[in-house]
Amino acid sequence: MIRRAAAFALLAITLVACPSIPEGRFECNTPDDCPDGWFCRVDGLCYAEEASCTHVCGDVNQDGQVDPQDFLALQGIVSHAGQRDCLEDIDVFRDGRLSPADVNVLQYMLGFRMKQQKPSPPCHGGGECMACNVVCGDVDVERGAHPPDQQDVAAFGDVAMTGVPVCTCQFWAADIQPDGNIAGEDGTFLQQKVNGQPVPQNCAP
Ligand SMILES: [Ca+2]
Ligand SMILES: [Ca+2]
Ligand SMILES: [Ca+2]
Repeated sequence: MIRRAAAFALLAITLVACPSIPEGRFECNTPDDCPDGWFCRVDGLCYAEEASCTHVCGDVNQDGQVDPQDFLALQGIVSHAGQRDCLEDIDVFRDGRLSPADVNVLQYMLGFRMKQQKPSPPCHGGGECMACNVVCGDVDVERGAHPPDQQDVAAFGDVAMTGVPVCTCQFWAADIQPDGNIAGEDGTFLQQKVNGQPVPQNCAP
């Protein structure tokens, strides 16, 4: 970032006689890497204009489709703590930023599409690119946000049996050991939470 800031400073000095900074040339990881008011688009370059987004939830690379290429693109962005334009399409676990939770939720979305041939539905006012009203371990999403109890353990049993959480919010709340999969360890951690015991991990941040 310091290198980029220095590059822009140099550019500002050398552009005394030039009308403008060129678009789509300078690399960015977050909008802070671009000139004030510019946008860091999904291609990792700075632009003066906001992109015209596809408005397809999960379409990270903005080609109109939701597929494994989007997962790889999001993994790359999040592994560098990046933020991008068209956040409305990329912030799949909606909280105004990109984080490991978005990567895992996008993985769930792709798996759901593969198994069910359709996008995952919303649940209890949450879902794909919608904020989830749940806490970690709150697997029974239909009851609204509340601390985990035995009803969540029962709901976890259903998820483990079908292998398909009903919505992104249930997936996130059940993936307590946050590796993108619902497995036995998540169930163990959930029971520990219900028992009031500490757990070593606590859903994707
Ligand atoms: Ca795409
Ligand atoms: Ca997010
Ligand atoms: Ca897990």
